[in-house]
Amino acid sequence: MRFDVISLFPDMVQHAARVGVTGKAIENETVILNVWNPRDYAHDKHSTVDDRPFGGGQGMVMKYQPLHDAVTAAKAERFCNCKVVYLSPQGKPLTQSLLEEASHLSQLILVAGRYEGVDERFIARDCDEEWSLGDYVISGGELAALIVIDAITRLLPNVLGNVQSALQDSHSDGLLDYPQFTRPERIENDAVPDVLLSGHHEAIAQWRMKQALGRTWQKRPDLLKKKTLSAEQERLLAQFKVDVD
Ligand code: 9WO
Repeated sequence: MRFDVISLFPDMVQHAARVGVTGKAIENETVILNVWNPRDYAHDKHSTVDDRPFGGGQGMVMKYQPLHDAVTAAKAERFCNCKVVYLSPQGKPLTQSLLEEASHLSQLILVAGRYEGVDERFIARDCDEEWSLGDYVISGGELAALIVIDAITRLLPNVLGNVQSALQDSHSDGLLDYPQFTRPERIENDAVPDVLLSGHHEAIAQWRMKQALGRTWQKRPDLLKKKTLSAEQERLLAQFKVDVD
């Protein structure tokens, strides 16, 4: 899969993406990453990419033409199955299932805004969609683009090992994770739950499902309302509720 990021801070994107799982995917060419700087497509002698907002007010707005030309450059080596996305708090809230859908694209062009935003006509004319990570404001779209690249790269075939992708499947089922423990077995009065030391794989799987259901019920009841539980899951959740009582 190919990612193209439009950004005034190309080093920030290139540097951060070359770490860890995403870095490895770029190295072994599962992922191609290109970053395009709108400043390189500004034609005046100061390479102007921003201007004062019509109607007045604070700050600056990114100009249409350098953004348009940067996206056009990214599309020039066009992959057939391509989408252009602007990242902003006004966008559609991102979910794991939207990211899964996007992981089947061959090219995703992510536009990272700066300043007080971009000329609205760029969003209307050049972008297919607008995505939001959540209801908060950050200083620019770069960190949002990096999160999207990270989350999609993890979903690509062969990026995570087989074991991990099986794990991931069981966790993209709309429940929160069960608690994890490693050595030592005891920290002062806090011992690891006995069942995890029992070697009884079926009992461990049941305990983990019960914890996942219970924690989702406690912390994110909204997620549980969207799900239909199996009879076994209903039983485990009922047991969890009795236990906490
Ligand atoms: C800054 C600002 C200052 C004064 C008045 C209004 C203002 N709006 C903004 C603003 O929204 N700046 C944005 C910064 C412009 C586009 C890129 N920026 C951004 C993207 N902030 N937060 C995101 C983002 C992206 C995806 N998901 C969550 C947040």
